[in-house]
Amino acid sequence: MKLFTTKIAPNPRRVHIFLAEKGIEIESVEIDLAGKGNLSADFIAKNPLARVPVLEFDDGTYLAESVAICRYFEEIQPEPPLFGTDARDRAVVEMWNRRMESEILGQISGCFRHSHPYWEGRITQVPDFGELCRATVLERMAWLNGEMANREFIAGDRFTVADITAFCGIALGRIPKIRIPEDCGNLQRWYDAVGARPSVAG
Ligand SMILES: N[C@@H](CCC(=O)N[C@@H](CS)C(=O)NCC(=O)O)C(=O)O
Repeated sequence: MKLFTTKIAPNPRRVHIFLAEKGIEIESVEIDLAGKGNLSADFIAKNPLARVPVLEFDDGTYLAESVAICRYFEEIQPEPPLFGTDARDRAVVEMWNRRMESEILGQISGCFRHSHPYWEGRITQVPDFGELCRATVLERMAWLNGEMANREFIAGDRFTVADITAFCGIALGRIPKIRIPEDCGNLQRWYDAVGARPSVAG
């Protein structure tokens, strides 16, 4: 197996943190997004959407989408469980992971893509949309801060894939200058704790 990745980009980073939490090591091939390595014919053959991460199986087939890749590794190595432990817990983790994708990572990514010079000439930028994403994520951070008042992790008392998604989203916020607001102490406490985990800091 081989992981086509750009280690600093948020979606591949989710997979790297997930694998580190599980103690799984796999071969990886770095794709230079800044140099448009994802637009090469070779890479498009692996993922026609031209995005990382992509997992190549030994039979030469490919799997894209960071959550799909993480789910595959959860199946082949269930410990520690990062997608929940029983029917109800798995559903709760699913809910939070989806929320973290759409309300945090997705909004921050939308702001980055539509407001940052890196994307000029790569996508059609709509600056107003970028600013709407910025305003939305600040609202969502206030909401999440309230949610985190009485629990350690995003989906409850155990570290899960939802923490990875939220962390990678908020970490990306550094680029379009989206920070956790000062009055969001619960969220900051969680962010600092996740950032100190060996899977993230190491
Ligand atoms: N939904 C996909 C999103 C993948 C994605 O957007 N990857 C970014 C890096 S974080 C990428 O490849 N961007 C290149 C581009 O859009 O040109 C996933 O979860 O894997």
